[in-house]
Amino acid sequence: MNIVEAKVIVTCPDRNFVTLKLTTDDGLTGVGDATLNGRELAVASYLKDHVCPLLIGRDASRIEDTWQYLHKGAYWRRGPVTMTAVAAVDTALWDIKGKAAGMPVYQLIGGRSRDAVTVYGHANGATVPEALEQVGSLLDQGYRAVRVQAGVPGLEKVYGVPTDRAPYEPAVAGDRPEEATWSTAKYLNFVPGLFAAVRERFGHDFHLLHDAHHRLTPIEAARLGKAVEPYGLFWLEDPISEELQEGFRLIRRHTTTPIAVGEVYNSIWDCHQLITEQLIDYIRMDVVHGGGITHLRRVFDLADLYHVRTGSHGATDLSPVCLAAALHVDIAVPNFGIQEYMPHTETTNAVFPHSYRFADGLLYPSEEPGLGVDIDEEAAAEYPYRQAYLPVNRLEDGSLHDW
Ligand code: CS2
Ligand code: MG
Repeated sequence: MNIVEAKVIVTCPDRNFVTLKLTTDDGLTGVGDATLNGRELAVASYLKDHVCPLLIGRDASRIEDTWQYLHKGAYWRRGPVTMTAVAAVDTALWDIKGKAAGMPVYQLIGGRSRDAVTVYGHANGATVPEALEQVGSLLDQGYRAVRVQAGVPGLEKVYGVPTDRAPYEPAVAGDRPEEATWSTAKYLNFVPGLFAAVRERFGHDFHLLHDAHHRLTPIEAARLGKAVEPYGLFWLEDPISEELQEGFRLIRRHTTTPIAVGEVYNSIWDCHQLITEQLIDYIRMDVVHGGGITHLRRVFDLADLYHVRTGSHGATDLSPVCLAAALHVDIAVPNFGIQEYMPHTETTNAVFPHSYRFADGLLYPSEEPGLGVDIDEEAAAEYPYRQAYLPVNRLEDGSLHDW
């Protein structure tokens, strides 16, 4: 079962995606998501120029050895570009192994630990009444967990909140990133009232989540965590910038609000201290940016030892290939917490035919052999790459701030 072709497909069905497709000499194919939002072509080049030539002739069944070969063998390890490329290869190899075995991938990694995957949906309102309306609509659709974000009075644009009621998409097409203005003081004064309004209207019988998107200092995050304790958040996500793992100690000392971190982490070395010191409650690394199924399971196993549960990132810049793979991991690992779910657009879904399904607040992985997702190359070719950037964030005095 040797690899005979490794193809990198870049397409933009409403947003950019990079996909690796591997073919073996016995005619099996496997796909892996290689999308790094706003830096897509760097991964495409890393794969095309440096990795694909090494894959030709390799035994597709040797998943672990290929992972180690691309990690240790490159000398230059880790980082988002490298790990996204390695993830794509790893995911495609698991897809092939599942097809060769005639089993869905979750069966190869231990089988089901649960019946379905609980997901959280997104309520994003320009105002509090709009956010409440969206919470109501998600609960009506059967969601059992809702992340709530809202526009902050006095700030023109806020992360996660579209102004035109369209689904949220942070990457904006153009040759420069958009710039937004941020005030932590305005945000901190406003946001506890948002959760008070949500609980007052809808009660406590569903999970409430919130993303602070790396914008606070540890002591500000501690203040927010304490202030929102009465509203019983499932988690407060990314309260501070993620590089300094010790920084989370200060938050932990002050609040019992659960903390979730990890969408920008790429390897176990980014989060081992957070896990082993029990500074977080949920690790949010995902298949595409966390080194593939092989590495993510290693992270999740470490987390399990320390009572940390999983909560994989699942925004729309992670392609249906990544979501399909995530669901196999989610259904199998013992310490699953929750999965983020932002449905892709019809156009995206048409390019990536898949058989996972959503019902009543839950996602079900595919039962087909492999991952149960593919890329329609003809459809993909109709949507050429468009340059797009994530926004840049500045404080009111013009200083560049975390996004
Ligand atoms: C977000 C994402 O889903 C999330 O929690 O933080 O919207 C994130 O900003 C994007 O995926 C970045 O690519
Ligand atoms: Mg986030």
